[in-house]
Amino acid sequence: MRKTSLILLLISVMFLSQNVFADIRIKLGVVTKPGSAQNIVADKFKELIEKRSDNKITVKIYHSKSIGNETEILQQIQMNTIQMGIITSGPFDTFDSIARVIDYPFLFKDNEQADQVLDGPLGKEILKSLESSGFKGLCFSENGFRNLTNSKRPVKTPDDISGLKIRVMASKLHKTIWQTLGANPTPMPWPIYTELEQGVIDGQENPLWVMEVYKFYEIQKYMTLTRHVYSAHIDVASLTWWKSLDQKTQELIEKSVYEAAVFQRTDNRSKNAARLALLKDKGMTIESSPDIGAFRTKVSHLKDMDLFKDPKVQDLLVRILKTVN
Ligand code: EAX
Repeated sequence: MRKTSLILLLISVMFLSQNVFADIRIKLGVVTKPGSAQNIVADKFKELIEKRSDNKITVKIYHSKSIGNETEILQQIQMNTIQMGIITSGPFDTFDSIARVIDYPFLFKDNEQADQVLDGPLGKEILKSLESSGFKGLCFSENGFRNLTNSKRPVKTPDDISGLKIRVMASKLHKTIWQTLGANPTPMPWPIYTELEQGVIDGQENPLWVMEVYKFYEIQKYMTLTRHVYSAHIDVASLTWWKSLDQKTQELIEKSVYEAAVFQRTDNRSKNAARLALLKDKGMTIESSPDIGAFRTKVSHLKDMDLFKDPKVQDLLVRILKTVN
């Protein structure tokens, strides 16, 4: 009896002293190139999880569209050929219309509001909802507040936008926003440098880091600080894969990706002032006080449109609007 207990004790000590994580190879997809917001989250997550699991869990990052655009990466995550992704909230629109609530125009006043909502119970509802499309929603990192750029003319009011050919993401909401503002929106997957350079489109809208990392200052003369949409990333895993993991592994992934997200948000925000200076220096003409009131008025009825008629989506939007106003 004593001998058996001793053996059992020895076995458990041996087991515990070994790393408890199974060997796991995670394929993670981002559409953007190194240095981009999505890649900063991915790189940090890789660093944290490999260290914390003693390299039992490893991450291979597929970037720069090597496995397709954001919609295609999401499809591969649904099928579990790719296990994780750091994906802009916009293209989730096609998979679950609840995601368009995040991209509602002029929803968040500032970063603090965005964090408060997305890190809190309302954000959790969005993450939970994604399960019905085969995604395990983990947390939110950020692209940031989106600003308009174009090659044609300075833009201060919605009237100045009239007829501009603006590239938009694969999102019904984004297309509607730009239609409503009087532009000619053209959905197109990322990246879009060549299309801007060749004049297939006149403009686009993205956070400041994009203009720097993708060198849009070379081909877009005018920028307007519209901050019309707060663009999140939804950091997701394949639900099929997620269900196959033990709880300890799930917890380590959740903790590490959330820390990577918080790290990236802070990093992104701390760089914006320097980015603006750089873009000016590179010759962009920047309109920093556009008539935001006029922009807001133009899009204020969007919440009553068909886009938000699904009761679940409408209900969440109304509750978020109450929280932020
Ligand atoms: O981060 O397609 C887009 O405009 C996204 O913002 C893209 O992922 C760049």
